[in-house]
Amino acid sequence: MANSKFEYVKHFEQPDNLLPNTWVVVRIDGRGFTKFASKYAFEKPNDKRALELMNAAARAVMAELPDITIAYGVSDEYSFVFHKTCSLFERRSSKLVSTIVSTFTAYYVHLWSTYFPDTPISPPLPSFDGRAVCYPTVQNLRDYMSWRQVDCHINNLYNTTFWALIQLGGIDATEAEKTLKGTYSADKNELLFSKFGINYNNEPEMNKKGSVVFRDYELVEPGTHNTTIEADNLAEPVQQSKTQSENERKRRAKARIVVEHLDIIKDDFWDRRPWLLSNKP
Ligand code: DGT
Ligand code: MG
Ligand code: MG
Ligand code: MG
Ligand code: MG
Repeated sequence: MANSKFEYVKHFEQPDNLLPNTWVVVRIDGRGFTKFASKYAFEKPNDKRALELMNAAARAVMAELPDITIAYGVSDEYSFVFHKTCSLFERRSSKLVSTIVSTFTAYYVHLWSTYFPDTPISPPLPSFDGRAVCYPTVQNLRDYMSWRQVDCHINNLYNTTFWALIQLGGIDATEAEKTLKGTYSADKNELLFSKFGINYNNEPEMNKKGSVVFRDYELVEPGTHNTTIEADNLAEPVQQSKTQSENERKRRAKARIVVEHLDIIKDDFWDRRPWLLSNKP
């Protein structure tokens, strides 16, 4: 485009490139999903169709953006992790966040009828907000992921007990809230079992642990490889040639993307999948 007298406005744009050599997490969250869930009569506290739709949309996002290493989802939120060496969109925060949010939302709506075949979707349509946060170390990133999974566990135990009291115990929300006030996890487990014969351990894994989406390669025997140490000890990322990183990109694009409901707080998950936090992208 030729220079024009209007072009100076370009200089009003602010750079928003994220800190280099840090793990980037983009977390998206459904806007007003309390209302949205009630509009479509999502089952309480967990609607399998709604959660699987979230997972399918996240999977599609990962397939379109091979730079994403792993994603974790619970309720109406999803966190997408970019490798610390990722250079997609020059690491511009707004480009990364808006691309993820719009790709996710588009697939959520596109896939809706697969998961809710009898309920056509109508305005107001679902939308998601998003933000990007940089984590400098593998430990920080793992703590972030653990934070989300602990949140999932605490909320799910509370919600499972809360809705059992209402749906099976016949009391109202105010009474249920009063019953649970000040209780610990052990109390809720006990209440579920003694009152309703529910063993919390037998609840669906997706509800208890949330969903982890990642590219699946060959599993590594635990104890043979320690990713945490490898990744944190090397100060600088391993420099790869153009061909190497292009091959790596192709390999990632071809890999099978899986959705699992596993513990991501303990080392085992990461030790068995060293490529996830490896120094090489
Ligand atoms: P926000 O994010 O500030 O716009 O507001 P909300 O309403 O999206 O609140 P948030 O994100 O803190 O909480 C998620 C809401 O979504 C929460 O009210 C429960 C609802 N939700 C998510 N998954 C399910 C589900 O499987 N079943 C039901 N019944 N509700 C769900
Ligand atoms: Mg919120
Ligand atoms: Mg929300
Ligand atoms: Mg939420
Ligand atoms: Mg353009």
